[in-house]
Amino acid sequence: MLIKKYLVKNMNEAMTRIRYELGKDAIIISQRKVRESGVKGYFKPKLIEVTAALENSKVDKKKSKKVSEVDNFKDSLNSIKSIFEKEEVKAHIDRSVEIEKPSISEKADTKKDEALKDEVKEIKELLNKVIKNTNKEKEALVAVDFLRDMDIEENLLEDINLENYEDIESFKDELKEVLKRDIEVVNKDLKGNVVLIGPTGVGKTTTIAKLAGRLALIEKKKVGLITIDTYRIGAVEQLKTYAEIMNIPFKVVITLKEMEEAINSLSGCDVVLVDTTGRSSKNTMQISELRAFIQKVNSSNISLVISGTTKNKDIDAILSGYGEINYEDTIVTKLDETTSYGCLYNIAKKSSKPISYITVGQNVPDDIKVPSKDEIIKLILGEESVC
Ligand SMILES: Nc1nc2c(ncn2[C@@H]2O[C@H](COP(=O)(O)OP(=O)(O)OP(=O)(O)O)[C@@H](O)[C@H]2O)c(=O)[nH]1
Ligand SMILES: [Mg+2]
Repeated sequence: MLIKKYLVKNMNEAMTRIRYELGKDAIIISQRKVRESGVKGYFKPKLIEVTAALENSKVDKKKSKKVSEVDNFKDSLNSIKSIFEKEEVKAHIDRSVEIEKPSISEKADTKKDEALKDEVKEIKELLNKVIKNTNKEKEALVAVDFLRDMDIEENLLEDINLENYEDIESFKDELKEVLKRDIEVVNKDLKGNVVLIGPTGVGKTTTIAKLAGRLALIEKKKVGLITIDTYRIGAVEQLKTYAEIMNIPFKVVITLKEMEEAINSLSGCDVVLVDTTGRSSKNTMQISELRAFIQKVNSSNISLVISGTTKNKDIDAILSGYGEINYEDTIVTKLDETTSYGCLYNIAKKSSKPISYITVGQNVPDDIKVPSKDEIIKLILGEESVC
């Protein structure tokens, strides 16, 4: 196992260095913010110390093969080109024209000479074109690797032709524009009945507790809590404990009728946060049951909670499963548990809904943020990290 530490300004720099030095099979095993050593370090922004590891057997064979094939081809073309440019070859071509001169008329000689020169020029132009295209192919490979490192789903970028870029920087500029266009964020002034839905274990209850903390303790609003999560052992206790600590009313609901009653009894609150049972998006029965409860809530806002560690394929399944519930925005949780943030783009683009919050740890109520679009884009491009 090869282990290497990198001291970098941002994750983008780390990913690029790790990819080039260790290959794409390298894994990040830790990251933490550190100060540069010495007194000067106190006056500079913190750096990130990233530790990456690579199994000895996992040398990045595939990529190096792909890139080296391109390089070999390019080298061959360059050598052919340089042969044509060599003085002795030029002289040889001129000489062959000279040698033939006595046997033909002077006019024909000049014509042949010109034709030969034109041919050489044409071949040179052709070679230049091929070399330029080969360079583009290499950039396209790097662009694809970049997207994969950042976990951005390539086929979502329909308008970007990966082979159209002269260099990786111009690709990133274009990508930034696409992200700006496709990602929406929303900063909500929460009021009325707010419902959180989403798959099992993504952090709905913890996020409700964080929101309740922000609203009650910081914004000084009257907050109420309802849970319909009586399915899992300990689920009620989890939220009840938070409600007690924050001294806010808390209702447990089992039937549709109880939901109506609970909503009525908390009508004096500025915001009522409703926690729901984690449902598998594949179980349409459970989702329909959840929808029936939500209809009784008369909600002002429904947010779909998705973990930032969800695989791309599973994001599709979750969005399609919860599609029958008309949610307004998404909350992306557990970003502290991942090192690449392409999921933010994948979720925003696939759902066509704005992102309202991101959560970055287990601490209640601190580890929740209202992100700006700029922050989200920087995270996706690896220019910033949440830790
Ligand atoms: N690292 C990390 N952990 C989190 C975050 N949010 C929640 N968790 C943890 O994830 C676990 C599940 O959180 P819950 O809030 O119970 O998730 P849930 O969606 O309510 O789960 P169910 O009710 O079972 O569907 C807990 O251990 C939380 O502490 C986060 O932003 N980062
Ligand atoms: Mg829960």
